[in-house]
Amino acid sequence: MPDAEVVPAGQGTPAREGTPPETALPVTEAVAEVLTRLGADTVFGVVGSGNFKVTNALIARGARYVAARHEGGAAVMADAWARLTGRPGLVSVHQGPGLTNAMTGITEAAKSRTPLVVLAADVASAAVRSNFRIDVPALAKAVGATAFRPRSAGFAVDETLRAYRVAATERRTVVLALPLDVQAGACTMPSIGPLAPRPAAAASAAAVGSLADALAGSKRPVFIAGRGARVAGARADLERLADRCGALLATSAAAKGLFRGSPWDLDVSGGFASPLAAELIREADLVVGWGCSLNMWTLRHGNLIGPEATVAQVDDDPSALGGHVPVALGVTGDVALTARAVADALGEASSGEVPSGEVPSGEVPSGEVPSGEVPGGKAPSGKTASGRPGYRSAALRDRIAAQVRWRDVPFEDESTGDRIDPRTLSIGLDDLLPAERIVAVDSGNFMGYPSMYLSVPDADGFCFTQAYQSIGLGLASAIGSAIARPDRLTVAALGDGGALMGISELETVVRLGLPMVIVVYDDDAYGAEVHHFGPDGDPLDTVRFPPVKIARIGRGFGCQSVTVRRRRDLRAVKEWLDGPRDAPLLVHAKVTSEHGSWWLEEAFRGH
Ligand SMILES: Cc1ncc(C[n+]2csc(CCOP(=O)(O)OP(=O)(O)O)c2C)c(N)n1
Ligand SMILES: [Mg+2]
Repeated sequence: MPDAEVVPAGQGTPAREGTPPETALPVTEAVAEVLTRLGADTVFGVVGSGNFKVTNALIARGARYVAARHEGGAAVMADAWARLTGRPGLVSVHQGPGLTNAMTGITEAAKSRTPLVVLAADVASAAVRSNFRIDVPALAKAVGATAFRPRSAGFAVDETLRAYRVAATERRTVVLALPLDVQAGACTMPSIGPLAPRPAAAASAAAVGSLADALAGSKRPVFIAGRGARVAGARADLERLADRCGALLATSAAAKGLFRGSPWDLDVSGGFASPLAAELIREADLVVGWGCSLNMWTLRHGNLIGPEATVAQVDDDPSALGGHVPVALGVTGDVALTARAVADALGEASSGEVPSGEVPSGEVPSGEVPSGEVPGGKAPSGKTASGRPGYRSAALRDRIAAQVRWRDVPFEDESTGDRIDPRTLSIGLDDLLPAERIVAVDSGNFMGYPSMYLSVPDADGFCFTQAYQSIGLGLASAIGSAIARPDRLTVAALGDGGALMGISELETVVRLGLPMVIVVYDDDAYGAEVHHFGPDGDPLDTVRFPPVKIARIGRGFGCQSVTVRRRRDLRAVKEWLDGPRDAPLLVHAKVTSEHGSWWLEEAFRGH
């Protein structure tokens, strides 16, 4: 996050046409100067004539340029990079088709509130007959992005500043259109100070008190933290509050890993929730969403909310409150600040305090925990209620430790010898891959297997570009992740359909020398559609394919590769991990596909 205000020089006014010529810069240089001074140091893109100059100007100022092979890949790489660095991503594209090719990635970013700046060349305003002409602002708006377009050279600096500021401080995806005639002009450069963060908004005292009251009165509170909690860095504050009121901790898929290591971590709520996690969330009497939209995925269409449960939601965006499920208590405020204030309202540690990980001794079965020492289960805000066991007990902690992970849930291995059960595959990979990893997942029937069976070390260990539910983004999101976090091993988990859709970026992985593991869960089909429509007896010819030699394709691109049909074939993964890792490893897994996955049925209910 940037940490101070952007202050154009002089009287605080941005550069204008007609300012002293001695400081004039070509617009392409000025735009690059503004962006790099604001901290942009990595740019993803595909270069054409329209963005050639500005991209080179960025490189000349020290930015790393990552050439993608498709603009959709470039946008997704920048999106993933932004998610893992916490800084605005930057993409550079040619006018017209360069931008339209990037639109799916831009849509994903916009729906995920990723701070992203798309530098898009555009035709001159007067070029009304240009074949490249499209309505850029309308296009951006249609997918939830915001467009900026300097109308003359004198506005180039202002528009760049505005675009970057909106992306960074409002977590928005912006398209900065650079008309060719404007690019050809010159402007002056003001001095630019660092960017001021948007002040975090604290919840009102009344709202804090209401939430504290609700938590004090709850016997089985569950927190579900989402992307907003993740970007606010709210883990410590949420855990402290949860310790005070005895809450269990879960996340949306977008924040998977946030509470990793806590004995009260239920992992992901929603379609990916393990049976124990789902049971405990369903039995909650109070569910609090923290920076979490509480959408149909996270709550299984509301089925994870028990009939008697109260729902509360905390978000810094008031329009998010109650957007997906009715909430009894909506609190507008920064997640971390609000959690801190509520914890304070619940009182400081007292003799009754139960610190994190510690619980009262004695066997207290789930669902029958005592309500704590507050008479009637209610404590007015400001009164001490710290150390209430709430939902926590020694017995429950042991159950969570033994059963909450999917890999500890017994299943019948359906591997055939010719094809491997995707659960067996995923558990085998989980055993082999280093803990310090990032798992980037594409969309499809297969997607739950890596999401549920591959553990991640923290929230930065999971890159989930699924807000738009597009297939084909997984490989590019893995590339952006690997560039953002070279200290970790990135694992791309793809279906055969998504892998082949995004395959052009395999060249990017190889060219950049990224030591990545790419796992393709291959069922020779668009399995999601097969399993959705198959039971109705519909013809499935449109969604089934003959076998594709994906391992061989990988080798053609320069990957090391292995085809996995049995668990023992995973030895090749161990060998690669123990070796120099000088080429990416493509694991082509021929997986069983007898039936659809349980989360998929859930997903199709939303169609
Ligand atoms: C861009 C795009 N096109 C089509 C779809 C519809 N769709 C959803 S899942 C899926 C199948 C994906 O196949 P694959 O990657 O092999 O995964 P599988 O479902 O077989 O596990 C398709 C076509 C989509 N979500 N996104
Ligand atoms: Mg498939």
